Amino acid sequence: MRKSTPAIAGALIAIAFASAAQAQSSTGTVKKVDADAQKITIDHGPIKNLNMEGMTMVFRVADPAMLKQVKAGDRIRFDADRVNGAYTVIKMTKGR
Ligand SMILES: [Cu+2]
Repeated sequence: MRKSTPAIAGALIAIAFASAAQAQSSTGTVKKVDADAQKITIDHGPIKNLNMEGMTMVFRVADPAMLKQVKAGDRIRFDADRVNGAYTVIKMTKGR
């Protein structure tokens, strides 16, 4: 039995929320929306909190409903972070 596991999971969740709160708004252009896989491909500018330069890459989304608001070609602002090791869009709004 590993009784400490829930406590560790709780601590990791707290860290995830703390870093999400520091996320900077990034900009990008939607390249592809995959609603079935709950993924979105974004040609994005620099993402400070992830130490990323501009590139095109696939993100997961925190809420599948976000994918219904956008389509390929849309300009977006978004916050991204690592959630359980996967790059995830936390917040997204249409427009520059
Ligand atoms: Cu990237």
